[in-house]
Amino acid sequence: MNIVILTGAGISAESGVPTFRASDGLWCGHRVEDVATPQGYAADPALVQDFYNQRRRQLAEVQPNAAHYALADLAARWEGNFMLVTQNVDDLHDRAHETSPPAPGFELIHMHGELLKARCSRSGLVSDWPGDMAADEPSLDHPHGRMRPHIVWFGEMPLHMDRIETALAACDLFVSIGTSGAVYPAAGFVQAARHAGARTVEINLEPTQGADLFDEGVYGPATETVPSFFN
Ligand code: BJW
Repeated sequence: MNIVILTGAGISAESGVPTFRASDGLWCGHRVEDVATPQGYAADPALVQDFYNQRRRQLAEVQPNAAHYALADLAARWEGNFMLVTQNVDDLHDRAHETSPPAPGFELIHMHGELLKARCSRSGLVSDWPGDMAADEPSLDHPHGRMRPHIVWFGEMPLHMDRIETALAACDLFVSIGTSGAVYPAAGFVQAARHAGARTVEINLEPTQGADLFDEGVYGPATETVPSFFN
């Protein structure tokens, strides 16, 4: 049996990482549009680099929670294919898997990029984040390139879409955890999974705007619902 699990900010919320669409519409004091678009970066690269540098520092203060560990445990014992697609740019899934090595059919995909990586704007080469980056720092691998955060901003193509679409077309179970379903193409994965004939489940604090698209809903904090669902 093949599983695809999509995670969003809600799975990291109880670790202390803020979600994006809280009631005040602000995200760490910023409008998402001011920092998470190529236009926002072009207008004020220093603000955007500083914003991501702050979030990288926050990562050092948070730990994976019971929901991340429950998925790592599933990845260690699942004998079929298991693709874990996260929209999160934190490294909490990665850290949870360090303690229990995943089975061979497992794959973790960061479709919106990773906070702890940087990318050359010219060559596309991805490298580890080198420490606090200044605005538009020159790239080491390309003479005319600049290092930018390895983050997928609005209007940019999410990463590894071909692999994700292939997995969705062959999945038997699709579970969406802690995501509002407000951002595409991730919000459309449930329809692709349904088309493949998969059982579809939403796990969230509360039903989302797309809850009717799922066969089942499981509601409550991820640190409780995720371990009990996959137990
Ligand atoms: C809990 C919980 C607990 C809380 N337990 N649950 C019009 C129509 C359709 C599409 C578009 C449109 N106009 C523009 C578009 C496209 C656009 C888009 O979708 N815009 C929408 C705003 C409409 N999308 C794009 O531009 C994407 N690219 C693209 O489409 O390329 C073209 C393409 C064509 C064909 C095929 C494929 C592609 C790129 C999107 C990039 C998103 N980037 C961001 C920021 C980067 C990361 C960063 O800086 O940190 O990614 S935006 C932000 O939203 C971030 C997130 O990954 C993403 C999703 O948010 P998420 O994770 O769902 O968080 P929240 O806060 O929304 O929800 C949290 C949930 O958790 C809530 O439901 C809570 O209830 C729950 N929760 N505590 C369980 N304890």
